[in-house]
Amino acid sequence: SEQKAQYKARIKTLLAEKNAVLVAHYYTDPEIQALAEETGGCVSDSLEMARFGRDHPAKTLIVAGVKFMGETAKILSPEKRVFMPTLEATCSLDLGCPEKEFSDFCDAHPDHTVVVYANTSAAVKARADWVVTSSIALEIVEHLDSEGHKIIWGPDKHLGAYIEKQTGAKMLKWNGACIVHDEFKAKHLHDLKSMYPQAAVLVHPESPSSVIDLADAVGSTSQLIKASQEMDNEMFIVATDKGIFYKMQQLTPDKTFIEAPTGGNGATCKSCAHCPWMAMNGLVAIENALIADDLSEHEIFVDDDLREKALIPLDRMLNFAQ
Ligand code: CIZ
Repeated sequence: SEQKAQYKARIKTLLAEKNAVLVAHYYTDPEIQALAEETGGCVSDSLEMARFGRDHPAKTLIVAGVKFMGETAKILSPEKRVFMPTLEATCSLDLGCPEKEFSDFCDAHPDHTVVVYANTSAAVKARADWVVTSSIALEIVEHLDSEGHKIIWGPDKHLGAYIEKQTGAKMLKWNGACIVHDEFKAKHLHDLKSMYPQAAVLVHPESPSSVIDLADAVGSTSQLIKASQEMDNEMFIVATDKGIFYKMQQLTPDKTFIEAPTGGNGATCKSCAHCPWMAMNGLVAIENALIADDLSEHEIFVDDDLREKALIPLDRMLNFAQ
């Protein structure tokens, strides 16, 4: 609409004026991903967002995603100012893993190496030996397991179980879940698969194991996007946040992508597979982040001591991933 075009035009001007760059996650709404692309920013997973933000010459980062992504950007680039469309965009994995309880859990097993998913607060990262994203979790746990480490894994129980199955490692797991992926239902997916036998099933490993068992490919956002390009199928049933359809469709416009069912009577639920916090990253919120007088509503600050501690396991991951 005309109003949206006006917002976009103003955001473009403000980004240039403020020497800022927009870094967006694959799970944000399509128009936000498009805007990041049009303005020379990046659309990616959290690992690549962090790297892009760190290496980009802009002095200011506008991170469209959820809070842990803004924090990670600030930890890697303390000299940059990091703003988010809203600081209320949290993550159920982060919320389900409070620092105090997690720290106590780790303290009770002092002989264990602590591996945490990127979807955690800076404080939880600071307590960890390693941070991993879903794109590199398997390799890192495999590496640690082969060196004989006993491992504490947090917070996603489904991803943890998937990693255990794939690597043979046995881990002490935290009991967290993503509210979006936890909703995918194996029975309904099975029914949909029977309706479209030619479709390949792509599943994110934050989904329950019964759903993962039905997959033709399992992986992080970047890995699922790659699979959708490389597999010969013309049709895909996709079990992850529907924000990912933007990139999949852009890369292979002739292929068909269907949402995996999240419940109900076997019908796909049009709005279930979308993170409510990712959805907060709208055009109005982005403009506000660029013009706000009261920066406290948008700016990410990480305490220096915490930052230095959280940087260690994050850098381990980035160096491992190189
Ligand atoms: O690490 C990320 O970006 C998330 C949250 C998911 C993924 O699979 O990339």
